[in-house]
Amino acid sequence: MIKITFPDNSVREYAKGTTAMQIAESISSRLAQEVLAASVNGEVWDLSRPINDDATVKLLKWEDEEGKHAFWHSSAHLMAEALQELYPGIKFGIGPAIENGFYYDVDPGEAVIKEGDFAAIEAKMLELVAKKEEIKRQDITKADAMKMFGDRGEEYKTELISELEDGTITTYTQGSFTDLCRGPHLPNTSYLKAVKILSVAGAYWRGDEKRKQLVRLYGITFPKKKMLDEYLTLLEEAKKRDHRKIGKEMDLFMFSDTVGKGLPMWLPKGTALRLRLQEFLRRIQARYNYQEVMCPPIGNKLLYITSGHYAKYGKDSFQPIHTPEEGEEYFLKPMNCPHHCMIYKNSPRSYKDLPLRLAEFGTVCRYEQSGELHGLTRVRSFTQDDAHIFCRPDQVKQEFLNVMDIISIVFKTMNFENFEAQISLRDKVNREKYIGSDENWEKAEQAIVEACEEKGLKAKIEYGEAAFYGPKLDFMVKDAIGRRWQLGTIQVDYNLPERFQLEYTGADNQKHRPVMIHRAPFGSMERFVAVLIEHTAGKFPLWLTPEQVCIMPISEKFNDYAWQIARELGNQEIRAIVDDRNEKIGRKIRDNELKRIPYMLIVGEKEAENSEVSVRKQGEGDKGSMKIATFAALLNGEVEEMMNR
Ligand code: THR
Repeated sequence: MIKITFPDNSVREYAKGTTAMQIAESISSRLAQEVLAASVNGEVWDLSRPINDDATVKLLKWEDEEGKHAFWHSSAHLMAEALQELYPGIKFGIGPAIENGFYYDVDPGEAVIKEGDFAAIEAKMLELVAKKEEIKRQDITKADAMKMFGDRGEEYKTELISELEDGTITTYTQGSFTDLCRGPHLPNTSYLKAVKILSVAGAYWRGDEKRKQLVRLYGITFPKKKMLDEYLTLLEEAKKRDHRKIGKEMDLFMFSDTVGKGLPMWLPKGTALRLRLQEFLRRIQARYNYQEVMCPPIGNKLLYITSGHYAKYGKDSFQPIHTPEEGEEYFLKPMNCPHHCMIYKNSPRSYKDLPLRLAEFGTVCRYEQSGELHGLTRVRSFTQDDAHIFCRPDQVKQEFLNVMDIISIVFKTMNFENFEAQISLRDKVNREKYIGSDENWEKAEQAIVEACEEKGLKAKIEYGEAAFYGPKLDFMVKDAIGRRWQLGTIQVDYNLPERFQLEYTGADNQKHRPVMIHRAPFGSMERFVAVLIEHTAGKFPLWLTPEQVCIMPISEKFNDYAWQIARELGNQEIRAIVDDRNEKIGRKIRDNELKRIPYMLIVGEKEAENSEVSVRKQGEGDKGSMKIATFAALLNGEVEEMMNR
């Protein structure tokens, strides 16, 4: 017999070789229907894999991320099996589960897979679901794996196998389809009740532009048809909120291939909005004694060799800029921290000067593959609402807590009530991608964990997601339609101060090393505005929106009166425009609703006579007539209330 310990610490005995599915069945038949995979001593296993020793077991369902992951991973295999039947000779790259669904990178040879083919692929998938094909795991030697996939001409698979160690290789088979795969998978295909192929795109094999471009097919599946319908409705809603579409409709920003891919340009209204956001953060930062600095957009290669960015970003960054006279190389800056380290070094610092908080709305450039670019969320040039805090080791926790407070003020004011945090630590195995000593990393990791505990902030720990110089705490917000976005970040860094030999003189008159905190509450101005657009569907908070009021004369006769109101409101710093086009009032209302202007003021005979305006509020309709001063006070009161939350 073996002892199985459950998450609530209860222990049950089972016969050696019992599977997680048998364990679920022994608890209840309902659980057996719902369970998708099992965590066995922290590793996710197939339900059908025999457990031979005492173990801690958690049965994973749809609600558990790992459960969903197994579900979508098996779905990727299901799609591959369908593709293999529909496109004989098709070759397979990789096919993982992702946050929402799965994809498979395939090489269909001469065949073309396009949107019009999705229905046939879905039908084939459902046919295989109905067959309830068992999904079987098998250990295989490296030589056998090479032969099996080599015989089938699966060149991508054999490339992957050649990098694996013998004794660690497994395959999964269902029906006529066998894949090289670590698993875990569902017991059979019948779980995948509702399927949808979502899109098709190109993707370079192994993300390398020099290698073949494969076809990436994205899909999603659910255990119930109703869940798929709900998801598709959500996708429709997301489409309506797409920041690229709304950004165009509202004249906020633009892209131009002539300027270059992934290089956003902010139009006047977008710029006004961004500056207002920056002003808002500036005011908060001033309360926390930040000082603003400005740095050039490029830096000498030597700077980045010192910081470690050259080694990290060298090949991924843009090409160097040469200065023929001095024979030097410069790079567009990928981060602001090296420049800020040099500002720190510019003067001798004493323990009394710390913390020194240097803030900059700093524009950085990072090379992203063209296929990865997406609106304002994935760009090649963006502005971080950055700051670097240089402090004594005994100040790290308090400073970290202060930054958490700033982030929480920012999110509250933006109505992101729902946020989660993620602590990103080093990869457990692959440590060569990080700089700095183990001791420094441990100190930094501990500081973050303690700060979260102190704030009572529940944070999920992710290994391998840290910045190359230190661990970080990232904030994920949930938007109005339930999607998660990563925004703010705080990072603790003991490494850059060492590389730059930063020092301060302590109370003991000795030299000491400061600690650095990197932070950006918005993340970047581009990403934040994109998320804000999708969260609000372009209906920005009143204090932020580019145009707060649109005044609409019902006929040309009242244009002068309308402009007079605009001036009066302008004097009170209210942003008002006049729609004095020769159009019917109904048309004006409709057009301006699309511009998402919060207040519309309609003026005609009666209003002009009484020095009043008729007020319509977005989403609420008619608010009646009032004096201009009353309206101004109402609007300003509303703004003030939002800012003081
Ligand atoms: N260097 C950090 C980054 O780019 C910022 O300071 C937040 O993530």
